[in-house]
Amino acid sequence: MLNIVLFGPPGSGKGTQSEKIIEKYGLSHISTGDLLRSEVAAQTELGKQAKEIMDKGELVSDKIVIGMIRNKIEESQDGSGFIFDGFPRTVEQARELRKALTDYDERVSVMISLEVPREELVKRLLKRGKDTGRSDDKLETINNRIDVYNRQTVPVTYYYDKMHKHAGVEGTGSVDKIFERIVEVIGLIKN
Ligand code: B4P
Repeated sequence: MLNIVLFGPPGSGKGTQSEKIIEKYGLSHISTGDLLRSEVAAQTELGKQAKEIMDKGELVSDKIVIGMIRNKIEESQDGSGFIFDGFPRTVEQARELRKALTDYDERVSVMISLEVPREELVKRLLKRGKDTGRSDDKLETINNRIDVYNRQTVPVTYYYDKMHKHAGVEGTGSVDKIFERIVEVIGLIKN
């Protein structure tokens, strides 16, 4: 199986590139952001708690997120692999992902990290906020999301560095150009 962790700050293009990766490699998509947003839309108890946290730009608790991921992995065991989009976001989540995959004799093949400067992230997310009205895409929340990423999520790169699985990819330029860079990285691990 090909199991990709697609990593990067908010607005780095994880959701955008995930769609292209899925189309080419037929992987099952697991986006914790999408999973949480569907809980919010369905107004479940979990969704109500998550919305408050997401609107502040903070991270939802590891326990909730890990439970959702385990369910998804269990449901989609017959595909050619997974793309984890926006997960793991803490070292604890990375450890738990390793355990969950090990239960199925699987492992992360590569962690691809999209690298984009802060000004560009803010620009993209403000534009999405205008276009879609997404409630966490407003300036104050965006700035907090990026700070939370730098504080709580960047350490995940060191976790995968130690396993020689971390590949940085320049995340600026056209969507197609960035995708070409990602395909190049995936080609290296597949051969
Ligand atoms: P996510 O849904 O993961 O939100 P995101 O980081 O903003 O998404 P993404 O990075 O995929 O956006 P994209 O670049 O595609 O998380 C939202 C919230 O959920 C978090 O803040 C947190 O509260 C919670 N959460 C999620 N996962 C969690 C976890 N594991 N643990 C705890 N909490 C969790 O798109 C950005 C914009 O850029 C788009 O409008 C796109 O069109 C544009 N864009 C993309 N590529 C471009 C390019 N090359 N050039 C110009 N624009 C581009």
